[in-house]
Amino acid sequence: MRASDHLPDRFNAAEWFVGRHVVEGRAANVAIVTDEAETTYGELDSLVRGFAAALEGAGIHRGDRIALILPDGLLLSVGFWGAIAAGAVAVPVNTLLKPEKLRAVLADCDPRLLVFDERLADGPALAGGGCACWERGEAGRRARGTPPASGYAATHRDGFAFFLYSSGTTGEPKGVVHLQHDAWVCCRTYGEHVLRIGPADRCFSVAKLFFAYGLGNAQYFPYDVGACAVLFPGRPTPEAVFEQVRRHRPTLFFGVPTAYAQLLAAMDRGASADFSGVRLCASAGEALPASVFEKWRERTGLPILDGIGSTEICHIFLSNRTGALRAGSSGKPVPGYEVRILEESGREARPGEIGDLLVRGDSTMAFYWNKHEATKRALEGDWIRTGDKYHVDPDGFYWQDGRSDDMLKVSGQWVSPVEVEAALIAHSAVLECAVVGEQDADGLVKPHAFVAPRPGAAATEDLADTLRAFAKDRLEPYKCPRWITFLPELPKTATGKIQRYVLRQSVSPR
Ligand code: 3UK
Repeated sequence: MRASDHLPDRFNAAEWFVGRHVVEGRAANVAIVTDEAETTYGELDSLVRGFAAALEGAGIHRGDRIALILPDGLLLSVGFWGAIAAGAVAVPVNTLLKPEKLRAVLADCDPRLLVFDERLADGPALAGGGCACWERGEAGRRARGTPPASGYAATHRDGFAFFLYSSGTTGEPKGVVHLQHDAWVCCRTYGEHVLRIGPADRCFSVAKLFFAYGLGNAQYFPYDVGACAVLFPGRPTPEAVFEQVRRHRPTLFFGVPTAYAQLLAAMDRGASADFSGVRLCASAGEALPASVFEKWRERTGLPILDGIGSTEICHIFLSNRTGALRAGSSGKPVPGYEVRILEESGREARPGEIGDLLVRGDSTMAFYWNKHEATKRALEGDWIRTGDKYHVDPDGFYWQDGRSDDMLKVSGQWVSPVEVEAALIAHSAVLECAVVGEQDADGLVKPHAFVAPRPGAAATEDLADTLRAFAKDRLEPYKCPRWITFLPELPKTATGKIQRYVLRQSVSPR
């Protein structure tokens, strides 16, 4: 039996996470807190149904994709749940992507409507023909000004609810298709068993809502229990994060390891932080170094529960828990998920033996949109290959030992070495290059580029600066090489293929 067998066939995620609270008498609970306003579940439900009615009025049908390029805030929440309420498919898009990437995401999901913030993107310039564009003012007016739909679309629990875009091995966007029941399953697993979230909780996520991690942290986990999300539209600098925590006093705090390291560095510089209202800190996106865990506990008195999740599995499936915690590890399986480690021959690995991590649970994606072959490589019946190398210790804690591909996790986000190399190669002074991950002083991975200059181009600090600036124009900031090392030539196989692993051994990889 799978978790969602507990749900009726007819199930609409927006009705569960928003509408249900009104029916069950929680209309006055606060759903969203921002610097500007508080929004109750009653207000949110009206806006969500208003937005759904506006979609129907605009000729949007079941299954149509609604792309959202919006900062964290009320409108993103209304757009996301409003699309699902109408039986359409919500596609929150990473607002930090370069225009070319945004265009590729939109071309792939082929939305009927793009809701965008004009300060973040030029909607009409990005959307293809046949796609309507509403800027945030218009979307807000329509949600408020349209008589709310009388109810939520009668979708199936296995119908499409939302897509989230992840990055493939060459940097191409991959649309991960999630169903109506998936977020509900995450609440029955990580939400109940690790967060133990209740209606009095206040959730603040440094990771934004367009990431699968942030979407759970500050939308469906709090909305599962009628709790509140603290939403902040701005850039999460340490100062801004400390200010949000001071002002809105979250009880659950979520970040990626890089964010914790940056907050600690700011504290070292004398920034004042008050985490006295926080009862639990969580981390995901990349491994949390034990040193960051220890420093955070010294500074705030709070442990950080590291857990591994993926866009494909929707949220976290292995995690440390209060009372079952080992710094540096990914913890143990979250109740509701099964994990297996298979060594090369396909046999179950013994404790201590490294192998490929597979996961089974009912929140796993249906498939990759428009990517049939990639889907078949990832899914094996009920199981999904995560692409991670893992081992389990004799006490049942799981430890990550790297990836089975060359992909890097930088600030919790995917970096494809191939994509960074392609950007650098485009510069006329670069003959060849290779990018590998290297740990910084905090034990967090950043990209290191090895470059062989063209004959005649001098391997100088000036050239390194030029290449840094060149990369910055073409790539999202976290993808830009932290270090550039010039070599006369790169190590290659007999057939002329660049050997990234040789370079990896020359640095300090994870
Ligand atoms: C890596 C980790 C070690 C790992 C995510 C929480 O990160 C999320 O999703 P993505 O699709 O990436 C998935 C991959 O990232 N990873 C994530 N967390 C950890 N490695 N320790 C960790 N704690 O390679 C995994 O396969 O971007 C995280 C919730 C939802 C998510 N989507």
